[in-house]
Amino acid sequence: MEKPAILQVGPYPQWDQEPLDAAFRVHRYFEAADKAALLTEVGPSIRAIATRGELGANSAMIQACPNLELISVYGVGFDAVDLNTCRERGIRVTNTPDVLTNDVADLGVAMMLCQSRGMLGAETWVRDGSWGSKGLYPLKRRVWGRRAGVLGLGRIGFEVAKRLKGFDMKIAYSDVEAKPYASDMEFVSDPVRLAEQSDFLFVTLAASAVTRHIVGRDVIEALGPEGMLINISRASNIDEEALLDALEARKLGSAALDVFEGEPKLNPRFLVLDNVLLQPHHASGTIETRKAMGQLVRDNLTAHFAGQPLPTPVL
Ligand code: 8YV
Repeated sequence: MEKPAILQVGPYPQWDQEPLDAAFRVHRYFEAADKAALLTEVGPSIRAIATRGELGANSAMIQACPNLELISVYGVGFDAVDLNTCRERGIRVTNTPDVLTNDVADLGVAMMLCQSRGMLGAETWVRDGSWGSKGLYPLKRRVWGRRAGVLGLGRIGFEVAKRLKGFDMKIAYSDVEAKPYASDMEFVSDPVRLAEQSDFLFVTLAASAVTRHIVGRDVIEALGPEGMLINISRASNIDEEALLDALEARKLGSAALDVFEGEPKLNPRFLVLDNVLLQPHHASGTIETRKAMGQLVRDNLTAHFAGQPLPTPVL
């Protein structure tokens, strides 16, 4: 039997690429010099798209594949997949939830600690000899015992909150409604109020058109000159212009960001700021988790073509 043809939108590690190539006829979109020409040539043969969370599959790509049956996302976020078109055409969509939750939460907390205690500056202080020539490193703000807000208490937000409890922090959260599993945390429905009462605000919302810029100028300014914004979700959840304005004007104390509009190309205004920690969208980036994500991508593809239930369906 002929192997099903799939379109691979972005690169995967070798340990995923080899089994994918063995099981499917893989067309590598990301390697094509002329992407439109590739879509015209192979689009009609494509039965599945394997993509990454941040890359998704846009409507032009989906339209170029009239026989598309499934989009398998390497990532928990599926906001970059055109779900409306998928719904209309009965295209199934899968993602990789759960396996990455703990690593993403870990990185969020690590970013808070790193930024709050000035660890990158402290490292430079040692390496460039400032310790010897200038003396003691400038004092920073404490983390433990302070107030944290978690915007979006889903799987990742919950794991962030769980970790923060270990720092004896006072934790509140916003979500569409109070969560039965969070009775030991304060529910604050309005994100502006949540920001007002937080020293650290974690953005852990699944992104969608509804959550776009939910962290706007009002939330950012409510967090204030002593506050820190930590984003391990999607850039679209934050009004990046408002964030940059507030960081430049010191209306917001600091930020720690793993995601950016237009990444991997960042707004150059970020690069000259000393009150922001910049990370290259690697919250799920451990070998263990990425292996589990790759396996789930393939398990969903395999189940689909075997006519079996999808392990982790979105649609
Ligand atoms: C990326 C992510 O998918 O899970 C998500 O939604 O954005 C990440 O895990 C990862 O960078 C692989 O592309």
